[in-house]
Amino acid sequence: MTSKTILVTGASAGFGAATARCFAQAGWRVIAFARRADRLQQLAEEFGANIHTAAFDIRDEGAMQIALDALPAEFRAIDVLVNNAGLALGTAKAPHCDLAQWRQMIDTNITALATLTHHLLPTLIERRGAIVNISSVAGTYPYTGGNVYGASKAFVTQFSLDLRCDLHGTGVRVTSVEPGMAQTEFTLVRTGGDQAASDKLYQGAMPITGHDIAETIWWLANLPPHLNINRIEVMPVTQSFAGFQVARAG
Ligand code: NDP
Ligand code: 8X3
Repeated sequence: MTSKTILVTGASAGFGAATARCFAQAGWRVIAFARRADRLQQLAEEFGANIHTAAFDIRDEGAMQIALDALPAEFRAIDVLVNNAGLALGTAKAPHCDLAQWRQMIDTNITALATLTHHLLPTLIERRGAIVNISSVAGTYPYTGGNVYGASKAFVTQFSLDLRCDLHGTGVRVTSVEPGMAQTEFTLVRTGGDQAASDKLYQGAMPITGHDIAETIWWLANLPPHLNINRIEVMPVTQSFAGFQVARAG
């Protein structure tokens, strides 16, 4: 058992739900944020007093502030912030993309992440805590149809490294976790609910699981305090890199 507290955004599914379960099972106090209240309620019923949940849209700064203000006293000393809530929308090439989807990705993956981090920095500095930002291989390796999603994750990776600079000497750790293909609700969301497309992508590929990433975050959070993993890139063995493309004349 520990007296430590972790805040996980996007705790209703995928990496976030697995991470909330992993830490709650180990006796951490877990703050779980997401929009879907029913999913969060399941977590609350599983873990009782170890879990505090708040259902709101992370893009809504007012709702975020209300959720933070409403934290019970025993959940206020946050040691680890996992900025996980995020999404990709669409797979089309840039000229065919929906601008509203681009905005939603920017607002969620970038603006909300930076806003929550800003709100929690004083606590994390006081606690000599840790920030784990869920980026992606898409932030490093461009692919067709990645456009704003990939760019939003490049922000997350670079923001993590820049936070390391600004938090120099505070004892606060910052890590950018950069997974490759993982089977969660990610593709269902990206394709607007196309279960067949999601199944097809993961079929036979032995993708990363939510549990794999939860265990990575567990390892990061429990490292000796003198160590910082700056970036960690995780891929399934079955996934690697494609080459450049060339458009030829004629
Ligand atoms: P899921 O779709 O399974 O989970 C996404 C989580 O983000 C959900 O809990 C969802 O909760 C939450 N979320 C999305 N939008 C909002 C919002 N506006 N407000 C609050 N919560 C929100 O996908 P993953 O677990 O795969 O994704 C988690 C993170 O990992 C994302 O940042 C994603 O980009 C990243 N990632 C995923 C990879 C993959 O292949 N799966 C690989 C690399 C990175 P709710 O809908 O209830 O609000
Ligand atoms: C999710 C991984 O390769 O689908 O960030 O963009 S990928």
